[in-house]
Amino acid sequence: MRRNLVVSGLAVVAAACLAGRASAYEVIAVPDGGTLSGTVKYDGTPPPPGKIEVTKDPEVCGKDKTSPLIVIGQDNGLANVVVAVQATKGVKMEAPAQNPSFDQKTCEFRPHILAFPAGSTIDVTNSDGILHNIHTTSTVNPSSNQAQPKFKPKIQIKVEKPEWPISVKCDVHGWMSGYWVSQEHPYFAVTDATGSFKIADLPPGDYKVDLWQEKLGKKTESVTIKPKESTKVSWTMGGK
Ligand SMILES: [Cu+2]
Repeated sequence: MRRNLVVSGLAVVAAACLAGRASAYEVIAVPDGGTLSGTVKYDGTPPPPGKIEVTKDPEVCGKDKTSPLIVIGQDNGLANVVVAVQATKGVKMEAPAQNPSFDQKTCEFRPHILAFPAGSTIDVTNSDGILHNIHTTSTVNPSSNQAQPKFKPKIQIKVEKPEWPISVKCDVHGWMSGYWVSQEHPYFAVTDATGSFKIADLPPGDYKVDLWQEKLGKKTESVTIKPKESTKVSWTMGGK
């Protein structure tokens, strides 16, 4: 009991720290911003793609599925890596013109990793027309657990505070997994199928950059951004 109290106390402190950090971001004019772009590659021989056993609704889900937990493309390009600059000041984060979309199609979450500005409302859609269930596990924002039958084509979930990664599962189809990444500033990206990413308008300076991949964990890199220049990096994760 006592231990529980201590643990929940720590959780409160951790949440307070995160909230405090959220308000620390300072909006400034960035007339001479630089761009960070490049690739994240898998270091080593890529493991064979994992297979998923479809145990339910194969007529909609398909019979053979490839695991999304680690996706490696041409030239070892590593997809679905969150790249987040540890920036404390910069341009104002604009709300997306359209709500970020998170679809369920052939019993997969699309996109697998959805990154967005904190305060966004996520449009969760169901293209499959069968019962899915959107189940997020948050520690800073409220978690959400809602059935999405076919007569409910859209569920909207607002994610108010910065927090990542937020795990998303479907309780109907146990293999369905994804992550939401809610950011406090605009300096983040998710690598595409070739492992590429681009982040613009960074104030010149030295930065730490967090890389996160769900299977390979977290890694921090360093980079210097020069005024109005494009800095290209080639980073690696995993392997060994
Ligand atoms: Cu499902």
